[in-house]
Amino acid sequence: MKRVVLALVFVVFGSAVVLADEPKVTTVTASVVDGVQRVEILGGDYYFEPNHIIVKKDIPVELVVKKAPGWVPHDIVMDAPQAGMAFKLEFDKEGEVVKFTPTQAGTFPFYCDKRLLFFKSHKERGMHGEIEVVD
Ligand SMILES: [Cu+2]
Repeated sequence: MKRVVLALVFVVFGSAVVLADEPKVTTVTASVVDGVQRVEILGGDYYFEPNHIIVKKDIPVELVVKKAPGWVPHDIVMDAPQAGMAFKLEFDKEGEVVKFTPTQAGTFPFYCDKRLLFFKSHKERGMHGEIEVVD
């Protein structure tokens, strides 16, 4: 009986931890101003906000990435050269600008690749999102 209770506690507690790590989806559609799609996102402990960014194909994007208050360093990594989107940079509270032009429709993940020693990576803790490129 004791073992069953322990297993139940583990299941309930374990799933709560998993849920806490899965960020809620916040979506933004880039607005086109003077032929450029501008989007601003905030990166903090341990999230990107918004984390679902919709952009149009073949129109230049200016992505501003700003850091939320906190001492933990973060970066943003996008590795989709086939779609014209490949970058990796750290950002601060003033913000860094990333310029690229998406060349392929689809959904492409980005994430923070920081990790402290043997702890879970920031990505595993919820610091990830995606850029959805539409025609
Ligand atoms: Cu991070």
